[in-house]
Amino acid sequence: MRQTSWGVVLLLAAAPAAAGTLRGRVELVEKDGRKAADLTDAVVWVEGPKVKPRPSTATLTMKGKAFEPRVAVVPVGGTVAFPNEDPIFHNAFSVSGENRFDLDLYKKPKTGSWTFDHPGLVRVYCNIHPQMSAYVLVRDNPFWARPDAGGGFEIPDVPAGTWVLKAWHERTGEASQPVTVPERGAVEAALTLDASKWKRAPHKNKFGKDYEAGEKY
Ligand SMILES: [Cu+2]
Repeated sequence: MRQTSWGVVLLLAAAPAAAGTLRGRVELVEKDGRKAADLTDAVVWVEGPKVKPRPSTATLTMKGKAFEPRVAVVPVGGTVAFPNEDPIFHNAFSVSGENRFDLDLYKKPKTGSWTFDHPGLVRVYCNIHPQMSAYVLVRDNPFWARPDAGGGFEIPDVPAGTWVLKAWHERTGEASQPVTVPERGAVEAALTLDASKWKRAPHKNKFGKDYEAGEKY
């Protein structure tokens, strides 16, 4: 009897799930109405499907007083490494809600890392250099994509159903729209990100204070 039940469970697990491909294009409108030529720092993802993401990690290298790359996506439970390749101190930190962290000061050749346990956008800064910023998007399912330069993206194997498709770029915030994924085949979607009102805004250091003028390091 016990064996029969397990057999049924295995059969269900092996059955092909109804899932489709979500593909499309994201565009970004600049201040002058021009379309951005490079969308590779945008992220597109699907909210709603309850599917555990595959484990993965990312690396944001601190080099030349900048994070490289500046945008990473990891699943919930994913770890991001922050190697410092500069001979000067950096202090990567974030005060983004439950994903807040503080790696404190270290310089080349040290590496700090942080494991992100909550979905959401994490704004990463350096407590020494206000010009350093990066973003980690933490997702609770595997259905996300980084667009190519032209904005094209494809997300395969999305469970059939009506979900919310979102796009984000650091200069725009989020764009979102409902999308219905078919049981097989593909659905097309187009999203527009509006950067026309974007202004570079100063941020606070890890103590919630303004950065002091003049770098000490
Ligand atoms: Cu720094």
